[in-house]
Amino acid sequence: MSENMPAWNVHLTDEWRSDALDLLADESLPGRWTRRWLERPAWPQVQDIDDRWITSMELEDRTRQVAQRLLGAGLKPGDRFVVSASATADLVVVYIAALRAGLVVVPLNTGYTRAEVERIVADAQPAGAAVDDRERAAWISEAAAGEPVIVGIEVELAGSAEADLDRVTRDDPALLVYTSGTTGRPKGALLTHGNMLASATAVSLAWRWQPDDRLLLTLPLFHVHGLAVGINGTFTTGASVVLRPRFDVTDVFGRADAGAVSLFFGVPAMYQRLASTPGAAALRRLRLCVSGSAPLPPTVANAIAAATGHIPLERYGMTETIMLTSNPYAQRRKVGTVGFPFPGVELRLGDAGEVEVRGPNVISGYWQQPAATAQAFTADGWFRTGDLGEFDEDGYLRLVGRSKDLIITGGYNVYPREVEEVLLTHPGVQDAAVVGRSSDEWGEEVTAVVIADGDLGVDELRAHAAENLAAYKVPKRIEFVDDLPRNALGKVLRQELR
Ligand code: MCA
Ligand code: AMP
Repeated sequence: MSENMPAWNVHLTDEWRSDALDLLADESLPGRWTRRWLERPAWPQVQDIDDRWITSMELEDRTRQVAQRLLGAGLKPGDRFVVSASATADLVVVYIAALRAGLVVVPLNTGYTRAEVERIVADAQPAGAAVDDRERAAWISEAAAGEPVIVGIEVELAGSAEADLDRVTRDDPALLVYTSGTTGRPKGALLTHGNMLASATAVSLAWRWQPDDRLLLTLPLFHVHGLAVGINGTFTTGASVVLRPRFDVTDVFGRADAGAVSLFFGVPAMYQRLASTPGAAALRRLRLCVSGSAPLPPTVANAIAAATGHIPLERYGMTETIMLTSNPYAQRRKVGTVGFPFPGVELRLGDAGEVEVRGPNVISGYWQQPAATAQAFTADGWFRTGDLGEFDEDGYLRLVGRSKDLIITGGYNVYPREVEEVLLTHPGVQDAAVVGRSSDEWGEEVTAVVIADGDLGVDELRAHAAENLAAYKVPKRIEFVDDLPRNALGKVLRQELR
């Protein structure tokens, strides 16, 4: 590698040079995907949860029909369209169909409570939704303005429009993903087709993703990890994906051991379970295991390596930027680091070591929130990740902390402020502080330290939290105290509570 070549060449094989790379060829996700389908019409693309395979041409046909039904029902390109369902082929079909129709997909966690659903719907103003649960469908319908088109995940609509599909270009919005923070207005990261195509292409090249790869996908499809890396990467490569409705250690071992899959993507909490269950050697048959969304503890990485002979490939990303860095596939994988920027990604360390990034993968802003957008970027246009990093002696990026107030539990993000606000709505709570305590099982565990009056018990407060928050945000531990440590300005000292 020559001196003046960008560091991302470490990810590329000799046939690619970074200056000749076109990450945005085909303009949009449907542009790339339909080309792949035509190249290999009989290719098995998606294995549904009942183990049945769907080929490229079936996928082309089904997504075309669903796209035409959605347009026939009055939805228009640019309309927001909520998709909320567990991971099945029907969900994948709706997702692709919506993109082909030019809709902006708003993925919605299936575990959200009514209050969480309402805040997102109020902000996104969707014109429609595909939902696999009647109660959630009713919440969306009631919270949306006007008369939204709400359908089941099979999209059983009678009408159909003979509209042209696949007209979107790289600058058109494709996905609106919400990152909350407080119980106030949530922030929607608006990803374009260009953002997602650039990242999926870069990931595909860096990880040597091939058409005959089969990805075992047990992640939820309402986050960037499962959707923009797992699903988009599969179709961008023209490979195959095996869908599972949930993560199950025995199922993963069984499919890996049978040679039915070659790739596995997971969060560290999954690797922790895989490493601590007898039989992890079954993962030996996989070509590649990738870990991300939270730091992979070196003990877990080494345990997987000892059982399988391969160090899991750790990578780093964010909803707003999709994938940022990865350990190299073909060169040394360094445990405790997240490697080098993906092709196309520029990365620098700003004030106090904050990781700042730029590239075709990075959002231009949050949906209808100019103030939040301005805050997220430096004056010269770099996106501020809120992660703190340093480069080691070989140039690998190591993440050493976060400047943002965020807890990552089992790969899910929890903002302490949101949990505190909910706890404070209980009449028995005077004050509350929420922190992430380190945990072998979850990485970090949501912990609440509470000043309560009278005889408020842990069970009652936890039930109150569960009514208003998705299960993973509910404090695993609640401790009652007489005082919270504060600095001179009255700010709670979270570090001390941890
Ligand atoms: C489930 N529970 C959790 C979590 N998951 N609590 C804290 N943190 C969690 N992550 C709760 C359950 O609701 C249940 O509570 C209890 O813990 C035990 O649940 P269990 O059945 O053991 O859990 P599970 O269903 O097996 O789920 C564990 C999981 C899951 C498979 C690790 O959390 C998961 O899929 N995580 C990945 C999320 C993800 O995709 N993140 C990517 C976002 P109760 O008993 O009260 O009901 S980040 C991203 O996209 C960026 C771009 C990136 O870099 O990737
Ligand atoms: P999200 O907002 O859900 O997209 O989460 C993004 C955040 O997850 C990043 O800003 C990081 O703090 C964290 N993250 C993702 N991958 C890793 C990793 N490999 N190691 C440490 N933190 C990570």
